[in-house]
Amino acid sequence: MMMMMMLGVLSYLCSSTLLWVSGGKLPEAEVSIEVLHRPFLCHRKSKYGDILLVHHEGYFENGTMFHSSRTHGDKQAVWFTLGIREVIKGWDKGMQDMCSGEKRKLIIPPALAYGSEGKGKIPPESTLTFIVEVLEIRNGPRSHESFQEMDLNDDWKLSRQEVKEYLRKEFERHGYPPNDTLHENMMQDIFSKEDENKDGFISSREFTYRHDEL
Ligand SMILES: *[C@@H]1O[C@H](CO)[C@@H](O)[C@H](O)[C@H]1NC(C)=O
Ligand SMILES: *[C@@H]1O[C@H](CO)[C@@H](O)[C@H](O)[C@H]1NC(C)=O
Ligand SMILES: [Ca+2]
Ligand SMILES: [Ca+2]
Repeated sequence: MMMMMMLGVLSYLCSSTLLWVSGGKLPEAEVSIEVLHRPFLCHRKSKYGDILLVHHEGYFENGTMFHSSRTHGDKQAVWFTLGIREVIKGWDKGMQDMCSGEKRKLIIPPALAYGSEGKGKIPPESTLTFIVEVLEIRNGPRSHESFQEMDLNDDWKLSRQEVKEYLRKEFERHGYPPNDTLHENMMQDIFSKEDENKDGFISSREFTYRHDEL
């Protein structure tokens, strides 16, 4: 026991000395966050599981821009879900607690970006700088808020009717005409996958914890 403790203290001393000698490198990679603009009004802040609509520009350490969502490709801002590794770790870490309309500069070490392998035109061990702007924040498909929005009678479970109603509203929101046959089919499909105990309702637990997605 004593020996173990001494060994522990020794290795701690050694590693901290080593860190000190090598210029005090941080043991864990962190994202450096600089807020460039925060809107006056902020109704909600981004959190794990939210979907964010983002414009971004990426720069190498030498200042060369390697990507801009505003000028490259289809010139569209991109949607992604925060915190589920859909994007590089540096984005998941650096884009928490953002307001809609907020702009940040993120400096992301390789360990939280494309690491020692790099990717495409990103060379190995690249520290990347991103200017990100959040245009919109929405509830993720599996958020508590989404469930509450769907659960019209607040009984903590979703009936077939509530799911169909939700589909209809989603179609409307995205500008598609309602189609009862299609909503019925989608609802059946959703229930066959989500209603695990086949009681005819999707409980909040069945809704939140999925095995195949997220
Ligand atoms: C900047 O760095 C990138 C990646 O290492 C490289 O491809 C590019 O040629 C560099 N640009 C200049 C101007 O040095
Ligand atoms: C409604 O959906 C069904 C099933 O997908 C499809 O066959 C039908 O053409 C759709 N009706 C309209 C009016 O779009
Ligand atoms: Ca309900
Ligand atoms: Ca159920």
